Amino acid sequence: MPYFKEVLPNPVGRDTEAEWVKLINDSDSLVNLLGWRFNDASGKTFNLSGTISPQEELILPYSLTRISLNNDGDKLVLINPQGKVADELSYGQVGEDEIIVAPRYVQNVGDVGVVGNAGDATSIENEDLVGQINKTDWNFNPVFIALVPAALLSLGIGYLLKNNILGEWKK
Ligand SMILES: [Ca+2]
Ligand SMILES: [Ca+2]
Repeated sequence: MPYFKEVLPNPVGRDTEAEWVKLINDSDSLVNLLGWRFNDASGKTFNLSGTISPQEELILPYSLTRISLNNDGDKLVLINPQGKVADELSYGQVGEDEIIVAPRYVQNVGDVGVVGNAGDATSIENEDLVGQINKTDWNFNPVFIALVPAALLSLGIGYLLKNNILGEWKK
């Protein structure tokens, strides 16, 4: 089911231009978001739409939601089409550029690579997000997997070239 993965309440510059809320679907099935909604502590509501694929992340910027995330703490509540609370994410004072990672996400991922302890809201640097936006788990990033044999290959070529040059010198 979809739940809150991360939020950026206090971006650098104007908050309304760069704030976002990120949802993730941890189920094995596509979820139709029609009827799903979330609100902040002030009760302002955003109605979701479209679909979210299995393990997919959905970034919802302020420009779309029009929900301001308070920098001194806020509480987001995700409500399913049956009107039941599906998830909640609370945070306190946030520093500039600090991403709040949901304890629920940290717990789900376990020891796969997210810094922090399950149960505590943790934060990561904004730059780390760049590689994560379209990847549910950077540990299995195919680009990284492809780079390893490429690096080994270039080392091998370098070795051969070096030996060849040494061979030429011996003649
Ligand atoms: Ca803010
Ligand atoms: Ca700011």
